[in-house]
Amino acid sequence: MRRVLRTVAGPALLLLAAACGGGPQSALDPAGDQAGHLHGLFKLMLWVCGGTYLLMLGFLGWSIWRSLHNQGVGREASAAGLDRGLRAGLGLWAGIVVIGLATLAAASFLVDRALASARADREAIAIRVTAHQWWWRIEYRNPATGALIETANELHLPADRTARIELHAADVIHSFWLPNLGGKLDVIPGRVNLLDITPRRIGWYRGQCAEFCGLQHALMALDLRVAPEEEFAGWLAAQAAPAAAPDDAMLARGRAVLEGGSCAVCHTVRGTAAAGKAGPDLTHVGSRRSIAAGWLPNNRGNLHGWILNPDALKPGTSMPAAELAPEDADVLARYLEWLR
Ligand code: HEC
Ligand SMILES: [Cu+2]
Repeated sequence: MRRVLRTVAGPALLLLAAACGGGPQSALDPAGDQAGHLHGLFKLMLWVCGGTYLLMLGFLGWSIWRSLHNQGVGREASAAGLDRGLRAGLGLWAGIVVIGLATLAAASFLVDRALASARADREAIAIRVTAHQWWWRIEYRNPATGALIETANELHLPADRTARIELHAADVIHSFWLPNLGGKLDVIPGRVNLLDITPRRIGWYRGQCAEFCGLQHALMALDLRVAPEEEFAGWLAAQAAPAAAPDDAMLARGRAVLEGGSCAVCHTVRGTAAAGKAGPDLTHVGSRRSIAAGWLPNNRGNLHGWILNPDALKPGTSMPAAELAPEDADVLARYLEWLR
């Protein structure tokens, strides 16, 4: 009995997880067309394989029960009868397996076709995502001017419109995964991979690098906002604008620290002298939900701590600690928080 329980427990837990799964980072809670197709395929596979498994356990139980209770019956049956029974049983079993596998093969083929068909959508919005150890550079095209608008670690998509995400890698192989919206796709240096996503449900979600890419792979996440069209357009226009000029002396000092310090070597804040390209664009960093690739909630305390010692928060990160006087670090954190 215990052995039977043990054998059944694994699949039962999987079924339970499938029934309960949900939330901002879950492939079991689809919020877009592609994820919906994949979820359907997952459920079909679960039921076909789970059903076959239960059927097999049923037969096993039945044969054990028979051998315990009908001892001797088999011996009296004729060899020909036994043979016929065995052949029918095996035939039935092979039929079940062939039908099950054919169903799964046909379903995967159809889902694959459905995932590819979005490529014909002319209204698709093009977004370029570049994976770095360990953060995401994100670029949109300004609908008005055609110029690229850069941001990082926070992807915004309009609902009910296909986004074609062009995936680039800056260093090693990564994998781009928004579980609620679609399947994983590898991000490979020297190669561009295209992923189509059609979000349907408005909300905040979380994405994740899904291919081990070094020390901080686990802290390479991104926030995703699926927004109504107007909200998205407003957001894009705000991101396209350069950083506002500070309206008070303290913020102006923060900007001077950023422009004069090491920060400007790696970071861009459009509208200021900082035009570095090695790190995330900080033009509107204050508007983001989190910093350091979905790792820390974005607030002044975390910005302050991050500037002074990023390695303590994300060991191995390529951003060096800044050597700043305490007041300079303070005004710099205030300035970054204010960059909305
Ligand atoms: C050598 C290049 C380099 C220098 C110099 C540098 N940074 Fe960074 N910075 C990075 C990189 C790379 C990241 C991404 C780190 C990660 O998430 O793993 C980053 C991340 C950040 C982030 C988080 C951005 C986000 O959206 O996640 C902030 C804020 C930031 N840096 C501010 C600063 C400030 C302020 C300075 C100057 C005191 C500075 N950086 C100096 C390279 C640099
Ligand atoms: Cu990665």
